[in-house]
Amino acid sequence: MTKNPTVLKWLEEMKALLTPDNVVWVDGTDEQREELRRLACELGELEKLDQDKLPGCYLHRTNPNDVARVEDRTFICTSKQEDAGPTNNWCDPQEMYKKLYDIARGSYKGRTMYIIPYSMGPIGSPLAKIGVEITDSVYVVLNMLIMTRVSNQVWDVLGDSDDWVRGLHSRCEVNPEKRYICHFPEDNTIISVNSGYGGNVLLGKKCFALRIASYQGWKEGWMAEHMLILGLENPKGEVHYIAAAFPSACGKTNLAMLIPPEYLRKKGYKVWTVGDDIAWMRIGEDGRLYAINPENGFFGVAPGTNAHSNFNALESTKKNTIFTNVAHCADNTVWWEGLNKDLPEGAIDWRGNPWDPAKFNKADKSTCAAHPNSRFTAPAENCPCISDEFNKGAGVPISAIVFGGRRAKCAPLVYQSRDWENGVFIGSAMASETTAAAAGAVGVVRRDPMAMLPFCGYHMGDYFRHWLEMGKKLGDKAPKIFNVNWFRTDDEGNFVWPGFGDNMRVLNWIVARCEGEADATETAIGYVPKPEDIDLTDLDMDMDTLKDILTVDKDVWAKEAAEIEEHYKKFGDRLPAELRAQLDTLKKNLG
Ligand code: GTP
Ligand code: SPV
Ligand code: MN
Repeated sequence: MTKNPTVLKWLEEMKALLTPDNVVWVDGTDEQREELRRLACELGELEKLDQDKLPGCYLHRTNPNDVARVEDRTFICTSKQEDAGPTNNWCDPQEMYKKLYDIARGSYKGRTMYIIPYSMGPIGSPLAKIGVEITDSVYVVLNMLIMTRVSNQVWDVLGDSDDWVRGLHSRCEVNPEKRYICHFPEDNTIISVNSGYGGNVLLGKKCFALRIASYQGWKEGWMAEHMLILGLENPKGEVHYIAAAFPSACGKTNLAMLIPPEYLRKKGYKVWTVGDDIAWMRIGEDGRLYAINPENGFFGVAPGTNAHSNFNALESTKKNTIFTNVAHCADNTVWWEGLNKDLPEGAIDWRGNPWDPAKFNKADKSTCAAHPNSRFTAPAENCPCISDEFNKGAGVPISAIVFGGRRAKCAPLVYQSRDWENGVFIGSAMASETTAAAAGAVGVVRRDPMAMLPFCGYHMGDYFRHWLEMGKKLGDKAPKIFNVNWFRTDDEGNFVWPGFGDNMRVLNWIVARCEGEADATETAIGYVPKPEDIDLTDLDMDMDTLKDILTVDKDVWAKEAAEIEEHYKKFGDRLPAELRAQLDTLKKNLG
C-alpha cells in the first residue's frame, strides 16, 4: 500500500499497542465497501434498510451513553498549558499519551484494525491535507468512506512525506468515564477512546479539519473554520460565494442547501452548495480569500429535516446513507421528529425500544422516537444543488463572511460590520443558545467565538490575532463581514422570522452590500438594512414586524457589552488590543 517510513513506523507501534487479530487496509473500492457493509450487518453494527426505497442505506444505533460530542472530555495537549488557552481542556502531552495508551492497550484483541488513508479536500489539491485513521469500528470505516476521500491514491500523493495526521480510534468498552478525545497539535496526532459517536470518532472532521487544522493554519498562514460555503447565483449567472459560521445545530446545513422562495427562483436565483460544516481558506494569487470544503459528505442533523425545510438534504439521504439514532419504521424505513406529521405506528425508537406515538409529547425530548442529535451521513455527490466547484481543488473566492447563532433577543436579523476589524470583534463576541449537538444543557446562552469554541486547537486570543493578521494581508480584498440571527422570538417564544428558504431575502441584501448596491443605516453595532431593502414579496409579514427584528435595543446591548467585557477577561493579555478598543467603541456608541 505504502512504503512511507513514518506511516509504517507508526502502524507498527500501534499494532504492538493495540494487538489486533487482523489488519485490513481500506482502499475505497466499491467491492470492499460492499464487503464491509455485509460484515457490519453480521456484527449487528448496521441494519440494512428497505433497498428499494433507500438503496445502499443503513441504520446504526450508538450506545445511549454516547450520542453527541463530549466537550468536557476533549483535550488540547500542547507542551505549554498557556498555548491551549482558557477555552480548552489541557493536559501535559506525555501524561496524556501514557493515560490513553494504558486505556487502549490490547483493546483491538479479538478485533480487526482498519487502516484508512484519507484526503481532506480533493485528492492532490494544494489546499488538501492527508490523514490516516486506524479504528476497530466498521461503522467508523463506512462513515469515513462517505465523509472523506478514501483511496490508495492518497498514499501516492503522500509519498514519503511526514505531513499527515495520525488518528487512533478505539471503541474500547464505550465507557463514558474513560472517554477521551485528545489532540496533540505539535505532533499532528489525535487519539479518541471509548466512543463510537460521529464527531468523536470520524477523526477527519472536527478533530483534524478544525482542531488540528486551525493550529496548522495559524502556523502556516491560512484558516480552518466551522463554516458552510455556498454560491449564490443571480439572474445574470454571476455567482457570489458566502462562508458562514454558526454554532452546532444552528442552521449551517440548511443555509448551505437553501432553495430560494418561488418569486426569486422564477427570476433565476439559485443557491449552490460547496460545503455545510467546514471551510479551509487561503489567500489566492489575486489576493482574495479562497475556500474549499475539506469534507466529502454531510453529517447532518436529522430532526427538523423535511421536504419543505431542507429538500436538498432530504434528497441527499435517499441512497448510500447511514442513519444514526433515528427511529426505525415497521416498513424498514426511517423516521425522525419533523420529517412529516405521520407519527409512525410500530416503530423502534433510537434506543432500540418499541415506540408508542400516543405517548409522544413534543415538549418532552425523552419521548422522541429519534434522538435530538440523530444524524444522517450522506455523500455530497447526492445533493441536487452540489456546486461544480465542490470537486475542484482551487477553492471559491469568498465575498462575504457571515456569523450567526440562536439569540431569542438581542442580535437583529442581519447587520454588517463597519470593517474587517469590527467584524472580527463581532465574531469574537458571538453567543448562542446551546443545542443537543454536544452533551450538556440545551438552550443556555454561551459565548462561542466564530462558532469555534469547541473546535479551536490553540489559544483563542492568538486565534483572534490570527484573524486580524489575515485581514491585514487581505486589505481591500477582504470579504465583508456580517452577522445574522434567524432565531428572534416573540413574547410567546415563537420564531418571528420564517427562516429556511426565506433566508435568501437576507442573503440578497448581503450580496447587494458587497456589490455596493444596497443602502443601510448605521447603528451602534454596525450597518442595519433599511427595512424596505429586505424584500417581503409573497411573505406573510408586515413592515412593523420586520422593523422589530431589525431593531438594536440599546438597553439589551448595554447588557451585552457588559457580558462581552466579562468574556474578554478570560483571554488576559493575549486579547488583541484592537478588540479591546472595539469594545470601548461599542460602549461609547451605546452612550
Ligand atoms: P451541525 O451539523 O451540528 O454543525 O449543525 P448545523 O449548523 O448544520 O445545523 P442544521 O442546518 O442541521 O440545523 C439545525 C436545526 O436548526 C434543525 O433542526 C433545523 O431545522 C433548524 N434550523 C435551520 N435553519 C433554520 C432557520 O432558518 N430557522 C429556524 N427556525 N430553524 C432552523
Ligand atoms: C457539530 O456538532 O458541529 C457537528 C456534528 O457538525 S459532529 O460531527 O458531531 O461534530
Ligand atoms: Mn458542525
